[in-house]
This record gives sequence, C-alpha cells and structure tokens, in this order.
Amino acid sequence: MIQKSTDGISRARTDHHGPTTSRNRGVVVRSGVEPRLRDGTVRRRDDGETPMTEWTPTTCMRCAVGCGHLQQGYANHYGLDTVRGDANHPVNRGLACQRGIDETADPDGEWLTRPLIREDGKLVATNWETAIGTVVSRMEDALAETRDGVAVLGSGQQTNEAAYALGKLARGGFGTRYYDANTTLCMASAVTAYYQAFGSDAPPPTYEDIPEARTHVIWGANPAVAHPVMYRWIADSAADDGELIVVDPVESETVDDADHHVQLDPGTDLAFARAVLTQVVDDGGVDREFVAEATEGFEATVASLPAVEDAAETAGVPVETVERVADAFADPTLLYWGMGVNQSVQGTATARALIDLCLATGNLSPGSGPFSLTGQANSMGTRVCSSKGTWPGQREFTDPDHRETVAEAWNVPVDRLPDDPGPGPVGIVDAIADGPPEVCWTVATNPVAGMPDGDRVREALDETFLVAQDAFRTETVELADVVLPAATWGESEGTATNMERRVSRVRAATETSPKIKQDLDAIVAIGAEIDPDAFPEPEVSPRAAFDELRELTAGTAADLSGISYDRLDAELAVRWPAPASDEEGGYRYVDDDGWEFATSSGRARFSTGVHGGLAEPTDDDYPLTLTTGRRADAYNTGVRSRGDGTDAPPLARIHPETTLEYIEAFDRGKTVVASRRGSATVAVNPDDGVPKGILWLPIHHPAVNVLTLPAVDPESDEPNFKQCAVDVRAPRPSNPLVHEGHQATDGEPAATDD
Ligand SMILES: Nc1nc2c(c(=O)[nH]1)N[C@H]1C(S)=C(S)[C@@H](COP(=O)(O)OP(=O)(O)OC[C@H]3O[C@@H](n4cnc5c(=O)[nH]c(N)nc54)[C@H](O)[C@@H]3O)O[C@H]1N2
Ligand SMILES: Nc1nc2c(c(=O)[nH]1)N[C@H]1C(S)=C(S)[C@@H](COP(=O)(O)OP(=O)(O)OC[C@H]3O[C@@H](n4cnc5c(=O)[nH]c(N)nc54)[C@H](O)[C@@H]3O)O[C@H]1N2
Ligand code: SF4
Ligand SMILES: [Mo]
Repeated sequence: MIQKSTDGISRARTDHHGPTTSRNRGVVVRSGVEPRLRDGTVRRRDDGETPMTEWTPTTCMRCAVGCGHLQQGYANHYGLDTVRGDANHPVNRGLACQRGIDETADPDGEWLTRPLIREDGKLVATNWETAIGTVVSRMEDALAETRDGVAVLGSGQQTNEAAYALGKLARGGFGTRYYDANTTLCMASAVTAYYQAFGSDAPPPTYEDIPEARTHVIWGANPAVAHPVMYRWIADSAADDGELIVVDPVESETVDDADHHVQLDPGTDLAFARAVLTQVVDDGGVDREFVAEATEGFEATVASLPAVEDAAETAGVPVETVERVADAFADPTLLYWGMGVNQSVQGTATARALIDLCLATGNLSPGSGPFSLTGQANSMGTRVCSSKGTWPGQREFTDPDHRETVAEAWNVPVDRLPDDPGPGPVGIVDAIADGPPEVCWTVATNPVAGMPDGDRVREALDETFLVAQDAFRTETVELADVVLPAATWGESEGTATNMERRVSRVRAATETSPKIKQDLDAIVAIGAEIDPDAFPEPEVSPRAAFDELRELTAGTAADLSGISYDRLDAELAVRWPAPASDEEGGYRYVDDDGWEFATSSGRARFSTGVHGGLAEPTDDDYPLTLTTGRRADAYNTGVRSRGDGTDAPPLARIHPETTLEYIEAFDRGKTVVASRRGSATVAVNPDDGVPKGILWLPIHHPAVNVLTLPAVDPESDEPNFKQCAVDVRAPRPSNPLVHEGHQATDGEPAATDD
C-alpha cells in the first residue's frame, strides 16, 4: 500500500520495535565495563572512580543502524563509565548491541595521547603547534607545484561536521582531485546504482517499512553480525508470518535463521538476479501498471535477459531456487544488500539488477523496496556532505550552477574546484606511487590494512609525506611522518546520519586531554593556515559548521536545511529530506501526485547489465577462491577490537574436504595462503559452512588485504574485495611464516618509539 501525504513526505510512524524472538541473539539493553583511559591506563571502579551523575544522549558510532546511546563519563577524570541504549531515541528505543557498547566504552586499541612527528626514522612526541606547522608547510610546498599535490583519504567515521570541513578544505582549499574516503571501499556501488536508477542516493525505504514487508531478501550481507539491532526487526518481521531468504555463498549467522538459503557461487550475483527477473517475466509477475506509470527502459532490460536455465547454471543454483525466489517477490518485499554485492567489479551493475527486481515487481512503495545496508556509522553523512562524489546536498559535481553556488558559499574561486571527483582510493594510491601527490593525509581511516593489495599501499604511503589523523595506533599511523591524535567515540561533538537518513547528535560524554583534538578542530586549524578566505577563523564550532552545511543543502534532493541543533535536542533524530523545521523525510519518491524520481524524466530507470565473469578466476596455480567478511566480535581493520591480536595469525574457515585435499600444505594447524600479490600465514578452522574450494578470512587482520585484488568496479571505483584466486602452500617447518622462499606478511607493525 502506498501511504501518501500532502507534501510528498511520509511522516507515518509505524512501530518497528517488535517482541523478542529466538532469532534475536546478541541484543542487550545495557552493560557496565571497566574503562581504559585516554592516558593508556586501566582504572577500576574501586580505585575511587566517580561516574558523572548525568547521562549524555548521543549516537553509537560503530555501525549505520544509528542507535541512540546514553553514555556516562567520569566526574573526576577521562573515560566512559557506562554505555547503554537510549529508550527515548526514535531509532532504537533503548536497544543496543553488546559490541557497540563494549567497543565504545572499552576499546582494545592503543590510544594516541599526543601528536607525534618522525625524527631519525622514529615517531617521537611533539606539540600541536609543531605538528600543524610541519603539516601546513609540507602541504604548501606540495600545493605550490600543483593543486593535486595533496591527497586526502577521509572516512565514514567522522561526524558530518568534520566530513564537511574536510571536503571543503580538500576541494575548495587545496582544489585536489585526489580526495576520497573509505566509504568508496564500501558503499560506492550502491550509491552509483541509486543515482543511476533514481537520480538520487540513499535507500527509498526506512526502518518503518520493515514490519510492513512479508518477504525479506538479504543479499550478500550478514546483518546478524554487522547490523544486530536492525537485524532484530527484520528477524521479527520474518518470524511474524513473513519469509527470510538469504543469498550468500557461505552459511553465515544470518543464514542460520533463513527460511531459504540461496547458496550461489561467489561473484555470480548478477547472473542469479537476472535469472530471477527472467522468471518473474515468464511467470507474469511484472507489475505492469507500476512499470508503465513510474519507470523507463523496461523493454531493453527484458531484451537483455538470459534464459533462466543458463543463468542459474552460471550461478550454480537449481532452477527451482530461481522459481522460489521469483515467487517470493509477489509479496511485499524488502531487498537488503551488503558487501557481497557492492565489493565487486560488477557491484554497480549488480545493485542495479536488484533495484530492477524491485521495480519490475512493483516493490517500490512503503513496506517494500531496495534497501542497501550502509556500513559505517556516518557513511550516509559522508555521502551527503563530504564533497566526495557530489557537492553537499547531492549537487552534481560537474554542474556549473552547483559549482558556482558551492564556490561562493566557500569563498573560493570556482576554477579551483577540481573538474572531476578523482580516481577513487585505489587510483589515489596509484597516483601517490607515480603521480602528483607528495603529501597524503588520512583522517579516520587505516588504508594500509583496509585497502586491497596491502603491500603496494604500504609501499606507496611509506614513500610519501604521510599525515595520519587517528585516535589509535594503526598500521597507517606506524608509517606516518606526522600523527595527529583525534578524539573519537564518546569524545567528539557533532552529528551522524544513519542508513535510513536520520541525523542524530553525537556528543562528548567525557572530556579529553588538551593534547587531543576533535577532527573538526584539527581540520579547521590546517584550513585557516592554507586558505584564510575559506577558513577565516582558526576555530569553528560544530553548530556553526552544521549550519553552513545545511544551508548549502537547501532545496536539494538531500535537504538538511530544516534540521538544526535545537531541533535535534528536542527530537533526537530527524530524517532528511527535511526542507522545513516541521518536516522530515519518509519513504521517498512518491506523493499524492504519484511517482516522481530525481531523474531528468522523473521516472526510475531499468538497467541492462549482464554477468561478465569473475575479476580473477581460479586456475591451476591459484585454485581456491578467497572471500573476506566480518565477525561479530571485531570491527573493520580491527584497530579498536584486535587488542594484541596481530601476532596471532587470522583464522581461515575452510571446508574439511578442501582441507583434506590440500593436506600437505598444512603444518600444525597453519598454512600459508598465497595470491598473485602476496602471502599470509593463517591458522585453519575446518568449517563445512564454507563451500568446497573457498577460503574465508576475516577482514579484521592486516595480513588479509595483502592477498586481495586491487581491481575496481569502473562505475563506482569500489574494489573487488569479495573474491580473488589463492593457493595454500606448506609453511617451512623451521619458519611457519615462510614458504618456498617467499616472505609472508604477519601484519606486525614496524617497531617505533614515541
Ligand atoms: N561486527 C561488525 N559489524 C560491522 C562491521 C564490522 O567490521 N564488524 N563493519 C561495518 C561496515 S563498515 C560494513 S560495510 C558492514 C558490512 O556488512 P556486511 O555487508 O554484512 O559484511 P560482510 O561480512 O563483509 O559481507 C556480507 C556477506 O557477503 C557474503 N559474500 C561473500 N562473497 C559473496 C558473493 O559473491 N555473493 C554474495 N551474495 N555474498 C557474498 C559473505 O559470505 C558475508 O556473509 O558492517 C558494519 N558492521
Ligand atoms: N578484504 C576486505 N577489505 C575490506 C573490506 C572487506 O569486506 N574485505 N571492507 C571495506 C569496508 S566496507 C570498509 S568501510 C573499510 C574500512 O577501512 P578503514 O577505514 O581502513 O578501517 P577502519 O578499521 O574502520 O579504520 C578507521 C580508523 O578510524 C579511526 N577512528 C575512529 N573514530 C575516529 C574519529 O572520530 N576520528 C579519527 N580521526 N579517527 C577515528 C579508528 O581508530 C581506525 O583506525 O575496509 C574495507 N576493506
Ligand atoms: S546495532 Fe550498530 S548502532 Fe546499534 S548499538 Fe550495535 S553497533 Fe551500535
Ligand atoms: Mo564499510
């Protein structure tokens, strides 16, 4: 059913917080933990700690579900005493997951406690004045050669305010093409697909649609692990007279709950999606009325479809599976997808094929639709405000009017804005290795561990003048020439935007040492030195930065102008588009007058992508497929969650029969995994949830991306992290890290001193 409202914005509020079922593992309401303080020591309550009496309402920064947290700092020193879900927050109504709480209150990482600078090859303590002075002078030297002299890598883990300021400085202050963020390693294929199909980015549905759906298709995602609180709503809805279908080559934790598991071959999602669409067409399951009223390009799509049998064979699934999934789309369907789709050389084409399935079956109205699962807590904010692929408010990068507006708002010459958004993070690493950038500045990202072909990234960043702005010691920090210690979760002020477009306040619940700066403060301090026209003040408050940002989005597809800090104080979380202070977005693209998309024709567009094979197929030399994914107890490159775990090799999941087939490559539970790029020692965990011929590694260990392939989707620049060809080789008994004369990486950082 389509819910309509007079202003085109649905404000209907259904309750997505259903009862607990057996499917709701791992969701807790509160926890108290011993804090590790920013000075590196661990103090216990019986040391005389006094928690603050008040609770600070803020937002969890671990994943893009965007749960409201209440955090309690200490009255007498730094640190968070207790973290819990906020019962008043409209997103989660008090729910929170254990890992979100633990990693916020008590991260395992080694805190950065003061600025560092490299002297005689070692990182030594310095002060902020020297650190910023050195950074600015190196940047000015590089920019004197070319405005592309500085490369910047940002993150979906900064506040909106910091991401906005970083984009303004990179694009308007430096004028560099070489600026991107870790969100391109993650969401870029979904983003590109949404723009292409709808003319605007972000999922049309919201969490309120979850209980309304009957079929829940989770495609290449494992939200039981990655988005626990949202997964609870999905599992509840599926248990309550619905159906849960999971498309994944591996038996994930989400698959455990599925009514139907589509265990396709890795990297064949586009073939399978096309098979399902062909079946829908053959079965007469197309919603002709919706297709005629609201879309364009359907005939070309139909003409491009493969035969069901052929495509099913490519995907390695029986035709009956195709029929079953095609049938399920007859009911109101929410189709969620994640990294199993996006992180592919055909990520954009595949995401579009998933959108096509929703369009063809009329699953594009409240209670249904294509819902990409955003990863990092503020990846959505980075998409809207960081000037990465579009200007703030999704203003098109190359549009002369938008460029004029942005340049004027920033007080910079319009011809300083780069002509194109740049080559993506992998292309930036290439440029750092051979091209114009002489300085690279990373903010809230750990590319040495998080990017594909890790040895090459390490080499490139080691050669350049590297500035790393982080809260913890990371593999990237170890290579840096200047280290800027940043405030992080529980310490920063600003806002974040969750995957359903809700902006929510991020607040500091503990004071930080004066030796730590919030990202916004560090960025503005550098900006004021580089370009005083754009950054006339050496300090900008988060509120002022947000006001500047929201004004720049007024009248755009991603309008934040009606969201103010005062409104957020009262309502806690507000969804864009919010063009006025009493409006907030709901389901997108439909109103009383019917469907209106942000495309030039006003119609949603079908696509014609076809499966093109794997980026790196297996062969005799590299006969196994490596895939990488997430564990419940760790986060991304593992900086906050790994502890001292880099010394222990990552644990590979391999089917027991594959283990037997390669038995001579195993030595006391370890083996060396080799790809064309490098090799890594792993411990082996035989696991029949992983199909034969596949090796599964967690992304949380820095050794893993030494193996992965730097091929990217040409449309989105997102790397093909999910499949590459590897072999397992016997470690030398005398040295388990080495095989056949190759040095394997164990991820241990170089020794340094501060
Ligand atoms: N616990 C935890 N939670 C997290 C994070 C974390 O590191 N740890 N990180 C956050 C971030 S940044 C993100 S982006 C999200 C990511 O969340 P997800 O997208 O759910 O994460 P992944 O585990 O990388 O991949 C999802 C699934 O894709 C499957 N897959 C692999 N290859 C293929 C394929 O070819 N086809 C299909 N259909 N599936 C395939 C994997 O088996 C896996 O189950 O999680 C967020 N939440
Ligand atoms: N093989 C493989 N590789 C992958 C993936 C995969 O599925 N497989 N997934 C990709 C995805 S989806 C993502 S999102 C990337 C993530 O890749 P990265 O960004 O490289 O990894 P993170 O570990 O999230 O690093 C974030 C850093 O930000 C720091 N940080 C946290 N909060 C703050 C803050 O407020 N300020 C500052 N300055 N620093 C802060 C943390 O300490 C941490 O070092 O990894 C990608 N890499
Ligand atoms: S589900 Fe995500 S946002 Fe919610 S508490 Fe867990 S990690 Fe934080
Ligand atoms: Mo991500």
